This record gives sequence, C-alpha cells and structure tokens, in this order.
Amino acid sequence: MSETTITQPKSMKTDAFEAPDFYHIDDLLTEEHKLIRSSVRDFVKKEISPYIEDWCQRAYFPEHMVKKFGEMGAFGPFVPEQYGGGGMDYISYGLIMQEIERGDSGMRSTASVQGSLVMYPIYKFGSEKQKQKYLPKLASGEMLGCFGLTEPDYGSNPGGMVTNFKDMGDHYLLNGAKMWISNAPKADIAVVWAKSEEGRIHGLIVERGMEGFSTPETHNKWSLRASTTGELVFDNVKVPKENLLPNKSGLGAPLMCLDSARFGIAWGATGAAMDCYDAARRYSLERIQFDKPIGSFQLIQKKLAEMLTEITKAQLLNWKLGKMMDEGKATSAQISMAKRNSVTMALDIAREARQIHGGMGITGEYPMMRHMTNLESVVTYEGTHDIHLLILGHEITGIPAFK
Ligand code: TGC
Ligand code: FAD
Repeated sequence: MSETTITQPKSMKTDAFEAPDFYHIDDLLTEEHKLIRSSVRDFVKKEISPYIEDWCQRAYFPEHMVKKFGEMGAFGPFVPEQYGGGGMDYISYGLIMQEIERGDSGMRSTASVQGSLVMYPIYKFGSEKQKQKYLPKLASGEMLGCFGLTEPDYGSNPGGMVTNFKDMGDHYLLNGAKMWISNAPKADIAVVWAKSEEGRIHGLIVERGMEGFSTPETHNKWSLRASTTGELVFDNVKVPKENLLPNKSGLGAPLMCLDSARFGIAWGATGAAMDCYDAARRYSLERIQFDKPIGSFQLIQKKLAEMLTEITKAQLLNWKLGKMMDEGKATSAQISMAKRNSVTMALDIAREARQIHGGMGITGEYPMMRHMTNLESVVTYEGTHDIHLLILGHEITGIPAFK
C-alpha cells in the first residue's frame, strides 16, 4: 500500500508573512515601536517558523528558545533595565507578544508567563533582595519560571484555593497542588499562590530542588504542543521565609499579574489571526478552481473582508488599551474586553482561513490548524471566554454574577 506524507520538513519553507495594516495603525506607533516589532518579526521568521510545525507534531518543548528569548528581550520588556528588563512601554510589550504568537501561541505562552506572571509579581511585590536575585536571570533566560494559581478543584474560582502554608518559626511549610501550569516541568522557580493559616492569599517563590516539590508533566494535549505544561505538587515543602513576596497579599495580587498577561494575550491572539488571514489571502490568489483563483469568488472575498475588518478592530482596541496601560488608566474590565475579543476573533478567523485552504488546510503545510488548536487553550486560560463576559457584566451592572 502506498503512503502519502503530507507534512514536509517546515525548515525547507520560507515564512512569507506580510502583516495587514488596513487602517495605517503604524502611524500611531513610534519609530522605536516599529524597530522592536521588526526585530521580533525577523526573529520569529528565523527561529520559530522553520521549526514550529515539527515541534508541535512531536509535542516538543524547545528549551533552547528560553535563552534565545532572553537574548532577544522578550522576557519582561516592561521591567526596568536595572533589573535586566527592557524598560519599555506596554505597546512595545504588546507588539512583542503579537509577533511571537503570530509564530505560535505556545511560544508566546513561554514568554508571557515568564514576563507577566513571574517577573511582574517579583518586580511589583518582591523585596529588593528578591528582585536582585531573580529578575536579571529571568530576563536573560538563564532561569525559567512558572506561575501556580489554578488548582484541580479551583480554576475559574481561584479564591477557593486550598494550597496552604504554615508558619514554622524559621520557615514556612507548604502543602497542596497546582494544575495546568505552563513551563512547570522545566521551570527553575515557581511563583505559587497559597493561603496562610489566616486564610489570606500570598505569593511564595518555590525553587526546583526544594525537598517535597515536584512538577509532573501533563501529556496528551491537542493544544499548545510546543509549550510544556505540568502540575506543581507540594508535599511538606520547607520554604525559606525570605521567599515570601512581602509587598502585596490577597487575591488581587495574582489578579494584577493576570491583567498584565491578559493584555499580552489580546495582542498575541491578534498576531495569530493576522497569520491565518495572511495565509488565506495568499492561498486564495494561488489556488485555481473552475479555471479561476478561488479569491475571485464572492464567498471567499466575503470571508477575507470580514477577517480584515475584525483584525483591524482588534488592532485598534489593542493599541488604545496599550496607551491606557502606559498612562496607568486601563481597568481590569477593559483588559478583559480586549482579551476576550481578540481570542474569539482569532479562533473564528483560524476556522474560516482553514476552510479557504480546503483539504490542505488540515495539514501542517499551513498554520491555521495549529493556531486553531492552540487558541482553544488561549480562550480558556487567563480567564475563560465566559468569565471575561461576566467581568464585563459586573462592570456594566455593578452586580457580580460569578456566584
Ligand atoms: P473578587 O471578590 O471579585 O476580587 C477579589 C479581590 O481582587 C480584586 N480584584 C483585582 N485586583 C487586581 N486586578 C484584577 N483584575 C482584579 N479583579 C479583582 C478585587 O477588588 C478584590 O479585592 P479586595 O481587596 O476587595 O479583596 O474575586 P472573585 O473570587 O469573585 O473572583 C473574580 C473572578 C472570577 C473575576 C476572578 O477570580 C478571575 O479572574 N477568575 C479567572 C481565573 C483566571 O484567570 N485564572 C488564570 C490562571 S493563570 C493562567 O491561566 C496562565 S496561562 C498562561 C499562559 O500559558 O500564557
Ligand atoms: P472551570 O473553572 O472548571 O470552568 C469550566 C467551565 O465552566 C468553563 O466554560 C467556565 O467558563 C465555566 N464556568 C466556571 N465558572 C462559571 C461561572 N461562575 N459562570 C458561568 N460559567 C462558569 N493556570 C495557572 O495558574 N498557571 C498557568 O501557567 C496555566 N497555564 C495553563 C495552560 C494551559 C494549556 C491550560 C489549558 C490552562 C492553564 N492554566 C494555568 C489554567 C487555566 O487558567 C484554567 O484552565 C482556567 O482558568 C479555567 O479553569 P478550569 O480549567 O478549572 O475550568
């Protein structure tokens, strides 16, 4: 029996991505923004696009990318330079996430967890000693971090968490488990959210090698296959007192980190949508049916026109949100709107772009199926699609409908 291998080594292909900018949003960016974006775009074309299909097919986490991301400045670009960060604004951060997720959502996950969920809490809530100890190594990619909030029984409702620590005089004793943690199997440190004996949520820095701490990997994912996901298990882990983040406690602390990460996802998912649209646009001009390029049929043009409209709306929303972030004016509900809008828009576009590619659309020759399955995680993590809707409902009515 003969066999058809559809997936060729992607390294033999070139990444011909051209970004849509229908409303000249580039005019709203500074020269520095454009420089940052173009250097990340080149990086993605060289370091991610040629290999990503193979990494995802093999469910392989490319650990070497951690150092490369560090060298490129993808980790914590908003952290001041004195701690190894880029000292950049939030629009720059958004552009970096957009370009990386244009390559792959799993790669953006690696970068946004490190920046927004590990470096951010250490920078915002950590002691000076903690900042000096961890931030430069996290920024350079010498260290990889993860963020443990979700538990097996507490996902959308993290306030119910049962992971806890007891004050043992000269150290804390940590017990419990976290689930679905990006970067966990390879992380050197984990920022873990746990309850004190008084029931107050605090952040603790747990280091690999501490006795009783393990990070079993989660297998068989159909999504984010180039990102590594795992559990964090704490069995009487002795955590030095100096590892507690001293400057903020309560659920608001991890939720502040999520605001920063959700902002990055709003831009990132738009990047994934831009990639799907661009692939569909090019394919529609090349693929001939009924003696014409399929792009000459009205139904294909409708799909492309609607994709471009939605991408343009998301780009404008993201840019304005970035301005408000930089001015310190963005609210959590505004961030929720952008995260929710971008991800659902990107999922719809991935599906439509897949259809434009016909049968070829299901293969690894094109990026849509990979983006689509990745986005199924993105629409769930960092607050599900419906939780963000309820956050908006709360904002509009003043009535929380979560409980
Ligand atoms: P609620 O009573 O509303 O709030 C508790 C306290 O937190 C304050 N707060 C915030 N503070 C800062 N930023 C925000 N966004 C905040 N939202 C709320 C609030 O003012 C209150 O403060 P205080 O001083 O009064 O105590 O909390 P709730 O228990 O009713 O929950 C609200 C809800 C459902 C919106 C929240 O829990 C939520 O967002 N749930 C979704 C959980 C989530 O997003 N998990 C993400 C886990 S991490 C992850 O997915 C990483 S994936 C990474 C990757 O790979 O890229
Ligand atoms: P549940 O909370 O059980 O929700 C199930 C369904 O019920 C959803 O549709 C939800 O919208 C709905 N629902 C829940 N409550 C309500 C309500 N009040 N009203 C209406 N509908 C409701 N977490 C971390 O802490 N760190 C990480 O690094 C991390 N990385 C992740 C990586 C991946 C690949 C994935 C898939 C998840 C990751 N998560 C991480 C966890 C993620 O944040 C949670 O999966 C998410 O918050 C949802 O929690 P859950 O899966 O327990 O779903």
